[in-house]
Amino acid sequence: YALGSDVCSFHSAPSKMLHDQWFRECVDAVLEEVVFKGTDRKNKVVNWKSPEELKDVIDFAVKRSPSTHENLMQHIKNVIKYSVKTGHPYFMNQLFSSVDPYGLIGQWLGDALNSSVYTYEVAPVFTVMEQFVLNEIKNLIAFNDGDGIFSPGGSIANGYAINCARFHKFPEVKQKGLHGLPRLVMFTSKDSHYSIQKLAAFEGLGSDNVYSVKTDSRGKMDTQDLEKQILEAIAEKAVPFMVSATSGTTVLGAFDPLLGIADICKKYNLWLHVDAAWGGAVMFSKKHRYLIDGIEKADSVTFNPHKMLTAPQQCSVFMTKQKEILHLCHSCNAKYLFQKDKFYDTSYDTGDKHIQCGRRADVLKFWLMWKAKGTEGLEKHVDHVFKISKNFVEKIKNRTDFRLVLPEPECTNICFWYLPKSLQNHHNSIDFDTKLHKVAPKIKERMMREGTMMITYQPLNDLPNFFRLVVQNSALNTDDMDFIIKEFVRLGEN
Ligand code: ABU
Repeated sequence: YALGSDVCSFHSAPSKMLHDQWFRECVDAVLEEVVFKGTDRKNKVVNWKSPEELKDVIDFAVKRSPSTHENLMQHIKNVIKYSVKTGHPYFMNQLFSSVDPYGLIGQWLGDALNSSVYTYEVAPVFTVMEQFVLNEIKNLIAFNDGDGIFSPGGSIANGYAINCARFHKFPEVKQKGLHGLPRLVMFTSKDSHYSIQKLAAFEGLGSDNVYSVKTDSRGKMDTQDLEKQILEAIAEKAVPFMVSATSGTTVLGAFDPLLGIADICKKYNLWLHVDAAWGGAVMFSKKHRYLIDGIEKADSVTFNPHKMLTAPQQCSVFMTKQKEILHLCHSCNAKYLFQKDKFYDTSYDTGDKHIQCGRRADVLKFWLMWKAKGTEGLEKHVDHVFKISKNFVEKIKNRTDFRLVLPEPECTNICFWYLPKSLQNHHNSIDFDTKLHKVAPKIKERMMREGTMMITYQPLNDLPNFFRLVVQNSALNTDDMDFIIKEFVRLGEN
């Protein structure tokens, strides 16, 4: 039975005590094993097991008969033991990491309150909180007006952008659907996030109608190619409606030239979306804000506080300059939920602006972090991770065993090859790239089996596999960068 139930046997005094005690023991176990030990450099990032080995050590089968608390505690300990410790400083594998204490408390509090942010009556605090936080983000982007929504991840936020952009040009699409529309075309750089294609397909545009724009040698959108492709689409009698630029590409961390792109969008009357899920955090930094110059000219922006600002997953924001569009584009007026004759101001029932029904209170964790640290604290965090990533670049740039993919990465994701002895000084050999392509997967395998750190690798365009180290945990320091280099040398032997 749930807590508070009258029929719950836990309400007999001794068993209720046992129940409460078990609850506290679980919370203590999570704190001790995940939050404290899981972020300690002395411990491993991952205790690797293959799927078959994992099935041997964890009893995954759910049974007809209940489990004892003792048994459940053992399961909890196993879940912790074999899960990746993404809060560990040496988890630098993805564009999210670390344990922010305020963020975590916000996440736990939100889960305990188990709200759903669609009506003011169910989520009064979170509704008003969201209004305040979104307004601050709007000011940081420098939109004069607008609206926004916390959404379940950057991909969905990018989907909001596509839907709003299409509705802006063809409002009738909401009732009549795609039938009767011309072929709509959108543009994004070839290094943009795959969610643009995925959501364009999901929303019925077709991934073929997402035109892929060339990038320059630093991974930034080539504005000449953008304009050329817009003209080609027009010549094909298609209708261009949107450009999705990126501030901080997923692999290289490139920032597209927003001012030039905004000029082109104005000339051809196109919606400008900026996917700043990763790099948008520079809006908090006076020093690095220049990287997103021009974002204020966008019609919409995706920004994920769960990425560089390290709010717990998921914490993602879609912002738009068009004040009414979220409501106009998505509202369905479900009468059982959004009654217009309620006793309070129903403009606070924000649920009809979004595409979900139930929605988590993701705002809470970010609000608590922002309250705790202030805008200044978030700025210091951003400046610190930029400084540490530059330190890593300086350390590897003149070494013969490391080679940077971009000589000067713009963001805090640093891409590089590790060259074992057998490949150093053989750059001109005919099979150099083929051999180099095999190095990263091999080192990654050793890294995972030993569990000392986690850094991902990937190919990109025609480049052989390279590593991408992501610096976003403000616990990282220059000694950690030395450790990482030494670890590559150790793992890359033979
Ligand atoms: N949503 C993009 C993040 C992918 C990554 O963590 O590398």
